[in-house]
Amino acid sequence: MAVSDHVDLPTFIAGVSKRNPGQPEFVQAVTEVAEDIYDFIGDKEQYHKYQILRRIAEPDRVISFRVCWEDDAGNIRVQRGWRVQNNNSIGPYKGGIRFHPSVTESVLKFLAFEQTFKNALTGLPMGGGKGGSNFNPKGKSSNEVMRFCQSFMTELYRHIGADVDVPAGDIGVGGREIGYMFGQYKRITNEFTGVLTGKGLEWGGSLIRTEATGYGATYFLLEMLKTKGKDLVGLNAVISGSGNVATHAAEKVNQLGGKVLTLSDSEGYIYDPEGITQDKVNWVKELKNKRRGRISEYVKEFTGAQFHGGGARPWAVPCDVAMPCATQNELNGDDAKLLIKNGCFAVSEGANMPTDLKGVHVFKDAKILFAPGKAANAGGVAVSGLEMSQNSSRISWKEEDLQKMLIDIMQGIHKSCVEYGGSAGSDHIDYVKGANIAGFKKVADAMLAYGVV
Ligand code: NDP
Ligand code: 2IT
Repeated sequence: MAVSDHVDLPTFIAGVSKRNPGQPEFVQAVTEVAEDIYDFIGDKEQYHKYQILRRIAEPDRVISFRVCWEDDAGNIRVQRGWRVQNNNSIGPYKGGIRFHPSVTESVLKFLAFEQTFKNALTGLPMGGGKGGSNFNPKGKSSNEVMRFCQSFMTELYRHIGADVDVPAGDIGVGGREIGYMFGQYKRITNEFTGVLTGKGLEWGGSLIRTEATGYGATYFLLEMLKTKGKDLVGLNAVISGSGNVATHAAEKVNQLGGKVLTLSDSEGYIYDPEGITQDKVNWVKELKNKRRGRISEYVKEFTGAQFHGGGARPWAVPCDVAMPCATQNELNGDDAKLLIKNGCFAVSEGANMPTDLKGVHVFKDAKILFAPGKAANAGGVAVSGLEMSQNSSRISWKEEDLQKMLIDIMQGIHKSCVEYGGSAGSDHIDYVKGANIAGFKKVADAMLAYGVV
């Protein structure tokens, strides 16, 4: 066996494609990681011998199930639910649940694969998983969302547990949905345990979990800027999305002295040349969380702003820094070139895989500061990990302590990226490579300890 069993990168990717037909997002995520890992493991025979990369790219299990629910008009609706348990080598499976019509097995497999590396980077003991459904919460009443969540959990509960697999929120799943799912879990099992994170503060949640992803992505951006002797003061930021991650990124950019020019949703983006200040961010939070409205409504409230519809994305707006915080593949190679042409020199991904493979190569080749989601957006799952610790010991930590822990964790991830993403004779840091290798190494070494399982 050993090295003779090892195939070259194109053959490895061809094998992943063949084994996962019709799953382009999953193949894309594996390709991006494998490009870096292949260089790293070139001279490390044990990783080949034990087929570590091949094994991480094969989920431990994919659970798929039917979710039936009744809408307000009495119609029976049928959705598909999944939980992908990718790897639990360094801790219980951990990762969000996404409710969006675009959810497929491919999307959840890519997210669970990415989560495995991200969670390792946090330094906390969490494996990688992801789940969700093609259910579309938009336009549904709260009672419909509740019935759906209850039905979803009625199957999911048997596959999860505080020491087994701990889901949380993601696109379309926030505090309301976690509440409905936790309530159903508790009802079925008669147990109050830390089986979900992102819970309300009154029932086991952690302070700053809601803010952590957007704040963390901005802290990571700041760490990158510091390597160039800069900070965020006076910089123009273009942000996509208008949900949990985008609004909290915008909030932290404002706090650190930057100016936020854009936000978006699936219908288009708003551009506010005067800046999306904190009171405007608060208005967007209220719009999205309470009224469940659309970002286009912003221009009726703040008349100096423009709305660009037709699903337009904000990358043509000139900026210093960009934070894609909506969804996967929302920034392509041409967008990346345009951003750089217009003067953008730092990109911090709040979303998971928002930049497609061509875009990643454009950023890497241009050697700008570019933080991949698995490093930059790890603050959310990190505070989820802290929520698990608080639940296990039945205590609640203070906000200032948690804020400090979040900053420490983001700085620690930055340090790992510098350690593995630097190259001799250059001060450029390849954060994609650094994050991939640092995350891989931790999981891989645990897998080696277990032998062939
Ligand atoms: P939300 O549901 O709160 O917000 C999602 C935002 O992205 C909305 O503005 C939504 O617009 C937009 N969006 C979603 N799908 C699409 C699409 N297909 N095309 C264009 N816009 C879209 O989700 P989050 O803010 O929690 O998540 C955003 C990203 O951050 C995701 O990639 C998620 O995986 C990632 N992430 C989230 C973490 C968390 O803690 N919540 C942690 C780490 C990463 P619309 O309302 O029109 O759908
Ligand atoms: O992509 C992510 O890291 C999340 N959606 C958060 C996962 C979590 O378990 O908090």
